[in-house]
Amino acid sequence: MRSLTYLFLLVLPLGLLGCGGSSASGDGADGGAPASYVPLGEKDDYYLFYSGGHSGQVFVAGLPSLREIQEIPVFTPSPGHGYGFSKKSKKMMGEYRWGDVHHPGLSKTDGTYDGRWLFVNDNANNRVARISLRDFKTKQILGPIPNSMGNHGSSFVTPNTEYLLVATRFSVPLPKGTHAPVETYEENFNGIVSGVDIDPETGEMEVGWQVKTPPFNWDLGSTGKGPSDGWAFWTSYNTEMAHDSLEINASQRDRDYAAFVNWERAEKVVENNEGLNRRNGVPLIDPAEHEGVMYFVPVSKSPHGIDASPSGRWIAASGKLQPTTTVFDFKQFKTAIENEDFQGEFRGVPVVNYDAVVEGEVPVGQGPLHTQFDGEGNAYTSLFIESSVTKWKLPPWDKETKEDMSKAVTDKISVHYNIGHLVIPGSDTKEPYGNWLVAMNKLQKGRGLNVGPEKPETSQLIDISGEEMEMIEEDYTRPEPHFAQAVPADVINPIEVYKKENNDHPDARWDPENTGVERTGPDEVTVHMIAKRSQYYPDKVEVQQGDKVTFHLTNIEQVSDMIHGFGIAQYNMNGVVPPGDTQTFTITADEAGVYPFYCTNFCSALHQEMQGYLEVKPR
Ligand code: K7E
Ligand code: CUA
Repeated sequence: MRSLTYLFLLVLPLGLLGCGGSSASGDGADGGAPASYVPLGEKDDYYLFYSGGHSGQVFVAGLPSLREIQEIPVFTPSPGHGYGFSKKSKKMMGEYRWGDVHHPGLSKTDGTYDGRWLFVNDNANNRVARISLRDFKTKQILGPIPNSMGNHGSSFVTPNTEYLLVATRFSVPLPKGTHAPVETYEENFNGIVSGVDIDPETGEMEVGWQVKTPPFNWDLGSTGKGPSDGWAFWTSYNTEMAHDSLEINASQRDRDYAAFVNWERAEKVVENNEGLNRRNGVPLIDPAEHEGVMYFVPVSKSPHGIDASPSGRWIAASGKLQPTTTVFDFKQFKTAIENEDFQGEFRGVPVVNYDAVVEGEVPVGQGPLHTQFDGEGNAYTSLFIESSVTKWKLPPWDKETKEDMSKAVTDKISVHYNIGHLVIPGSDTKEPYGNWLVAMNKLQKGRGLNVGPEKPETSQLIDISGEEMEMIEEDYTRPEPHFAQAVPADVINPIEVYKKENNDHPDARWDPENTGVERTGPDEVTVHMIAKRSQYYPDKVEVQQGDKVTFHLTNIEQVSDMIHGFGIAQYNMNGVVPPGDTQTFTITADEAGVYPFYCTNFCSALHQEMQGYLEVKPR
């Protein structure tokens, strides 16, 4: 500790000497601090919410510093937060111990972030989760979603948080649980697009309806806004409907399809109950029988990202195997469906005439994946193969640009790794905050200290406030960000403590007099316990071997950051209770003996003294 303090004192004045204010000054080549430098005692301008990929979590960082501030456990236990130990968090996680989080989506009101919730998907176990941004805690996990397999194309939030829209990456025989040989993929397998209904007051999610699709692998999506409000868009990378060696067999056709889904129409079909089947309890819409719910639009080969511009008029889709980003005009799309300007149909779903809806193909470079927008008429596309970001102009384009689409490209910057997603704060809203771009990179390239065969992921910060993009800095991330959302800090308004008067846990206790150990059944003991600096009440819990012991632990502190832990030696238990909260933990006291319990979260000078004993008497 001491040496760290000295180091700080030594380094601090040097760091401050070079600080040239907050303007973007690059990597400090002029001797100034990088633009991402947030001086001691000051705070970042934005929250950055990274998806944690197969860690199952969300990581919160500050922008522009890129420093990680917090982990929000969602699908995976996290003893540092006591997540996965309390009754509530265990119940939420269900039987699963991990998730695969790809696309966080912030709640919106009138097309801009309202700072209420963050939604995330679990690609692996077909779930979605809601995090409250009042306390940065997971509040609900919904799923596995019926009929859904491989929930990758989510969670995309509509402009007023009416729905989370969710599409399946994998197709299976429906209803889920049905067996059919994989060789009969084309005939017997189906994909699904789900509308997950969100309660506007509570944020509570439930599956509203589903649309059956051919067994294409749905990839990425986004929701419409403005003129395209009411719609959602997904790409698919396997319109070949291959079921093996996808690397080759799903890369045959020069064009795949994007699906344009009218969720307002789907909602109407369900409201009017237009002769719907139910599958696993959910209304299932067959788009061949319900006109206007879904259209296919040809798109460049094996596409990945599809993103709606801030105006909602331009939809940009990128084909991994074609060095272009295709821009569709939603206005022309509407005209095309009105005029039935179709180039055919597939399983009863109209395929819109490509030439009627495409505005242009922008030659962005090799391996385009995802596109973000700055709100100033510019788009930024990540290039996985080229390890670059290309900046290009959204339409309207002048005549010369239309004749030579390379004129739409205005800048390109190298990143030091293969880039996946990228994020600009507010890019999926109608008003992006376009100063920064964060590149989320894959595949280490020997930069940084070697930590063995498993290398960390990185993020790089790019200043996009000027004409030309400027690389500012990089930082490591935990495994493994796919997408992220970023929002100005003042949009989020977190609480400091759980207020005593709002605690509605039926077993909360606030006075040591009302605590105690009570036998509540032949093999059952209930403990009402209080934690405060630096004592548990009671600090001795006596039970019989084999008892099921339920602890209701209230942290009665009302002081910010006064967290108490609850670890029981050898009982695989670590509760963490923030101030004002009550949590319930259950163990089975199957081992006789004396087992100390102690506060695991450093809380006070006498934190070490905050302990007690669980006495388990032999039967
Ligand atoms: Cu491109 Cu799952 Cu959004 Cu990874 S996905 S990068
Ligand atoms: Cu309470 Cu440490």
